[in-house]
Amino acid sequence: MSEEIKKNNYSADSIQALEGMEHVRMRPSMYIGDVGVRGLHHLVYEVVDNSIDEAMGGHCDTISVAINEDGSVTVEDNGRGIPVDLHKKEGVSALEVVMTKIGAGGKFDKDSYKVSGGLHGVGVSVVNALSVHMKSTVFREGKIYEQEYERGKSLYPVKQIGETDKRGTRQTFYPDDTIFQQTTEFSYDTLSARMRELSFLNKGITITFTDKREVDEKGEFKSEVFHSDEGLKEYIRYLDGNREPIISHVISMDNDKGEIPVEVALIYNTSYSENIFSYVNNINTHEGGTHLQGFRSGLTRTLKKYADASGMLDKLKFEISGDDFREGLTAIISVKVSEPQFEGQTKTKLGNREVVSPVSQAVGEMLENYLEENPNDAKVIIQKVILAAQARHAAKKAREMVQRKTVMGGGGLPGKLSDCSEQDPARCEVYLVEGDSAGGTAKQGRDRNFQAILPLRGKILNVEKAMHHKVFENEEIRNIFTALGVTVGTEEDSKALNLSKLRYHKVIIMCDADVDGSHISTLILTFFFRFMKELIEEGHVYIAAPPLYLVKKGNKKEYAWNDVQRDQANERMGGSAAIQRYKGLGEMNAEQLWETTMDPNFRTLRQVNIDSLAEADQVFSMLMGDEVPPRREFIEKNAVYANIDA
Ligand code: 0RA
Repeated sequence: MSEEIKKNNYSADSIQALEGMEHVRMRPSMYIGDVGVRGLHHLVYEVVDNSIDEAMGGHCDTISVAINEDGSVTVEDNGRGIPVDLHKKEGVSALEVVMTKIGAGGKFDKDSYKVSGGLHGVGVSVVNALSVHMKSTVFREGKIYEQEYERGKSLYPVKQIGETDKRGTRQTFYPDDTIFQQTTEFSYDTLSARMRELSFLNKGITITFTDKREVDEKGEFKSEVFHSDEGLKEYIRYLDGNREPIISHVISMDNDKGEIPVEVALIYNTSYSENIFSYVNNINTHEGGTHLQGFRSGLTRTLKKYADASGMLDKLKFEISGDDFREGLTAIISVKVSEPQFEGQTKTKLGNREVVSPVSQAVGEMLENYLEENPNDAKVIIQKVILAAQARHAAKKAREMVQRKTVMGGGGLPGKLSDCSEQDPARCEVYLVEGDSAGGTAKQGRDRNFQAILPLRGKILNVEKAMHHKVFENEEIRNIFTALGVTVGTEEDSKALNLSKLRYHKVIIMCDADVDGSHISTLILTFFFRFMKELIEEGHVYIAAPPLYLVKKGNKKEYAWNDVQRDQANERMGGSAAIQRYKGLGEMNAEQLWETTMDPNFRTLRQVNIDSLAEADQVFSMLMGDEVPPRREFIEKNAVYANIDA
């Protein structure tokens, strides 16, 4: 090749490179997903991932990440340092190629596998393109080299600026606020959580994280050091810290040397829920995929085989399903795939078919060994699986009982329901009324055209403390299901609610305006929240507000919902009115109940919305659950609910 042609090639390539960088700035979302808070933080992850790669190749053990005083970020590792020698094809330093050419990152080193995640592996040049300023410093072979960039363009050729006995790479960048218009401010908590996760996923590496934007009382920066010697095993202990294990060890395996490196750790706890987290190249695959599929099949196959051989299933009269093997399971799966295909809505579902079998095999082998070596734990796990299967079976039967009644037409409606004559659900409402006597009054007072009444006897079941089949066996709860006409659960998704046959678009809870009444409202709401969340989300649930007082003088009467209204009404009547305090719905006659609480032109209904319910999840599980101390604390702070004795 003549000198002339080489030159041309170089300039042609460099034009291409420039175009690549321009494209990143024109279409940043194509490279980093979005230009909001998430995209901004992905810049850091991409730079850190390059250092993680260097560590996974066995070339470094320490990475430090800092948010600087001026809001920029610095990532430094003690690896080999990005090469700075002339890149023959490009005619410039290899460092400059890595920093300014899209898709060049790491490609020239075939020995180290380039599999870590970042922005789906787009390379540090993307970070450079989206930064107003960036500086690379390389400590390599006794010398310090430096190069700076503006919006991805180098400001000068790589230069030597000194000597050193250090090794490594340091990258500092300032995100471009014309790209990240929403914010360029990094969140300590977001970055800290990711660094912790990375340290669990890549055992042996030390990651220090420092925020230099402010100092504490002692004049020190906020800083954390993350290091895990045991990796996923330790991650499991961290995740399950508040749950009670039922086996003696975390079960784990690490197949680093395989064609597809697989790491798995799992434990069983006393809870009824399944918590599985899966990763591909350090990216959390929220939507699962082939590695998760492999994990599930390996788990099910191996446990089933063991259980069959043990004879423990001999007396079981029904099939065990896949779900049953995962009740009370917390697990993490981490695989490394050199050319991952990401699918799904958020591109977090692994599509590579070749991953299924190695994961399934690795999980199978791991479990087989553990079960053999820990026969007591094996027994405990199989017993848990059998219990899960029995509970699922009982819940299914109870559900079918409810469904049969619901589906079998009008004849299945509960006897206690006084239905309305209107057929269009959008115009119908049902009052769930506390007690038979108030139910009777409501039945007399209602507009029977569009209002139905379902009296509930006393306190309904506390669903927070009951197993699923008990819930479906409860008569009051069955009545609610059948009256509303909704069905719950299918074979595939036992929690799915079918609202298409909902018979009333307003479901109104009507209880006494006292402590018992509010307790009963809370029990009904808890039931809706846990078993018919969609009903609340779709805005169908309301709470009626009966008045507290009747203020009466001669032929004048007014209702009052609080003390201020009562006193004002009294004044309007000259100050000597007779005041009746309603102790319950039962003290009102039918006409009064209609006027105050049921007449759409006059009543006030409070719609229950999902906003308050996000917090309610916490509150319900605490108020109605098993843990006594947090409940006591809550009750002491909220004296109004002092009578709640769930
Ligand atoms: C390829 C080859 C060599 C070093 C690296 C990549 C490297 C890249 C990054 C990115 C961040 N930190 C890094 N550290 C190293 C050098 C190979 C050699 O020295 O023989």
